[in-house]
This record gives sequence, C-alpha cells and structure tokens, in this order.
Amino acid sequence: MKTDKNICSLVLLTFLFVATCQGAVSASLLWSQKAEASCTAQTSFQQCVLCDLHPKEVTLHVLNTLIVPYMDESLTLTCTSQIFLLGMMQEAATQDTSFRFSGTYFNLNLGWFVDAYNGTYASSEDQTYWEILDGNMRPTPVGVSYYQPKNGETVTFNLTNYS
Ligand code: B12
Repeated sequence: MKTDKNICSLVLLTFLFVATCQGAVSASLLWSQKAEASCTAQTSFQQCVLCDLHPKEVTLHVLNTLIVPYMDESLTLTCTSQIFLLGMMQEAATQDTSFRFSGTYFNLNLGWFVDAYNGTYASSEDQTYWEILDGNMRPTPVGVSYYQPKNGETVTFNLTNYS
C-alpha cells in the first residue's frame, strides 16, 4: 500500500517536472521566434524590442563640411543586435561597401580612435578630428569601442577642428 503511494507520488512529480520543462522550452521558442520575426521583416524600429540585448534601429551619419570632398551621408541599421558603436560600424561596412573607416588602437581603457571615414583622414597638422556626437548632437563621453547607442538614435561622425 505504502509502495503504491510512493509510486503514485513519483509519477505525479515526474509529470509535473516534464510539464514545467515543456512550458519553459515553448516560452523561449516563442520569444526567439518573435525576435527573429521582427528582424527578418526589417520593418520600422517600433517593432524592434526596446532593450540593449535586443535588436535596435541605429543611424550612422557621416558629416564633413570642412574639407573637400564634403560628405553628408546616412546609413540606417534597421535591426542590429550589436551593443557597441564599433560593432555597428563593422555591420554597416559589411552591408554597404561605401561606408568605410579606419582607426588606431590605443589601449583597453580607450579602445579605438577613428582616424578616417570614407577615405577622409583627420590630421593633427590641421588640428582636425572626427568627433562622435550622440542623438542630441552632444559629444559622446567615450569612443566607438565603448559607446552604446540606443534604439532609434542617430550617431553623427563630424569632421571638426580642435585648438
Ligand atoms: C587631447 C584629447 C583629445 C584630442 C587628441 C588630439 C590631440 N593631439 O590633442 C582630440 C580632440 C582629438 C580628442 C578626441 C576625442 N576624445 Co579625447 N581627450 C584628450 C585629452 C584631453 C588629453 C589626451 C592627451 O593628450 N594625453 C596625453 C598624451 C601624452 O597621452 P596619449 O595616450 O598619447 O594621448 C592620446 C590619446 O589620449 C588619444 N585620444 C584622445 N582622446 C581619445 C579618445 C579615444 C576614445 C581614444 C581611443 C584615444 C584618444 O589622443 C592623444 C594624443 O595622441 C583626454 C583627457 C585626459 N586628460 O587624458 C581626452 C579623452 C582621452 N578623450 C576622450 C574622448 C571621449 C574623446 C572623443 C571620443 C570625444 C568625442 N565624442 O568625439 C574623441 C575621439 C573621437 C575619435 N575620432 O575616435 C575621453 C575618453 C574617455 C574614455 N574612457 O573612453 C577622455 C579621457 C576625456 C574624458 N571624457 O574624460 N581627444
């Protein structure tokens, strides 16, 4: 009699365990299917999930009103999963071969300093540099390796003077 009760409890526990696992698996499948659907659709950024770990829409704007050839070009990543600006720049360069940049690596604290966009180099002789501006046109507090653009943000690379 006691053994029967034990067997019954064991069967019930196993059933509950399997049901819970299945629930978790189907919930995570549902989540990943949703994320994939919003990405493959490549629709407006409202459909991207508003979280750093989820796909975002970010626009990269290259602006040079200082030296010839002048530039005012934008490229929008409609569904990027990159967290840091540098990753987004790499993704943009992969998507669009007219978007190009080169830089100098400093160290782990500072990361990469960007020297050129689309073949136009800043120079210390002319005292110019490619300033990085956030969505409010304010200089970012860190460089491309550590800046984390938000969903819907436009980041501007602006060739400017320092003195
Ligand atoms: C001068 C200076 C500049 C000058 C450097 C050129 C020059 N010849 O003067 C200019 C104006 C170009 C500059 C630009 C930027 N800078 Co600056 N800069 C400084 C400053 C005030 C002094 C650096 C220095 O001369 N050190 C002394 C020399 C002997 O050491 P060094 O290692 O050779 O210095 C070089 C590097 O610091 C490098 N450098 C300067 N800034 C930056 C930024 C990044 C991300 C990298 C990788 C390298 C780098 O240029 C220096 C000269 O070659 C520091 C603040 C400080 N007190 O350190 C901020 C500082 C290094 N810069 C900073 C930032 C954020 C930037 C920008 C990203 C700002 C922006 N939003 O556009 C840009 C870089 C954009 C790009 N194209 O990648 C931050 C970095 C913070 C961080 N932890 O990442 C600092 C610490 C200022 C701060 N906010 O506190 N910068």
